[in-house]
Formats: sequence, structure tokens, C-alpha cells
Amino acid sequence: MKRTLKMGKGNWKYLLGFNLIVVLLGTVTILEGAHHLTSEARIISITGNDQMKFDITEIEVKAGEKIKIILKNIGKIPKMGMAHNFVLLNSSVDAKNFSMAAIMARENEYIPIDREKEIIAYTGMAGPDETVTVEFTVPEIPGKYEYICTFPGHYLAGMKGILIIIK
Ligand SMILES: [Cu+2]
Repeated sequence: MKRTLKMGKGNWKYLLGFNLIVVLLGTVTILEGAHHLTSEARIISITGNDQMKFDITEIEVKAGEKIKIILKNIGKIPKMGMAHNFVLLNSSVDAKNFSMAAIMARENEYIPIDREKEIIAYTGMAGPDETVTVEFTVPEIPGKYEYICTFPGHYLAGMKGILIIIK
């Protein structure tokens, strides 16, 4: 994943916090990995297109199931103007509000770092013919969790879906 961080006066604190999050996420991943050594992640393949739609808008999973999302951008429009990601939000998060906040996070592939606790899992941005993936364990709490693409305007255009967690 390519990241560009411009270092300004106030950015050191931000960068430090970001590094801490990366270290914490790394630790969690290692612990998760040890816990699920015997179970392979179930692969769920999704496409995104130039019409700003996911082909799959409903995914049913078991509580605590390990899954791997593979998102392919099957469009043709250059990445600057059209790219897609998969961002799974916590069940209580207002997705529309979140997508608005994400617009400001262009330098971080439209993932607002200050709202990272509202995110369960996310991929990088996929340009045309690119594929991005994320592997994670879904929450233990059954319910409906919304996933969206945070490229500006895509949520409002309908680029979203529901992950349903069942017992
Ligand atoms: Cu998109």
C-alpha cells in the first residue's frame, strides 16, 4: 500500500499515533494468527466497477468466522478519478457521516485515521484491474454491519453492502 505523508510542524504527533496503531494492529494480527492456525479464511470475492457498484451487496458470515475479502476493480477509468476500496464499519456507525469524513483523508487513501476505531477492516484503493485484499475475523456479535467504498461520492452513488453476522 502506498502512503504519502507530508511532514509539517503538527504532523509528528499524528505520525506517532499512527505508528502506535500499526504496532497494535500488528500485535492483534499475530495473536489472531496463533488463535486461528487450524482454520483457513473463507475467501469472498467482490468486484467494483465504473458505475460505482459492488457486485455483491449482501454477505452472510458466522460470528467469529475468519474471512478474506478480495476486491477487484473491473473498471477502466484511471485511478485518479475512480478507485474502490472495501471498508467494513462497526454496526453503530453512521455510514453516510463516515463517508463524508473520509473525503478529507485523501493522503491516507480515504481512510480517516482519527475514526479508525469505527472500522472493523479495510483494504487499500484499487485502480482499474487492480486487486486489494483484507483478511480478518468478523465480530462475535450478530447483526448487520455496513461496508462501503470511501472514494469520494461512491457511498452516495450506492457503493455499499451489508455483512450479516449470524450465530
Ligand atoms: Cu468506489
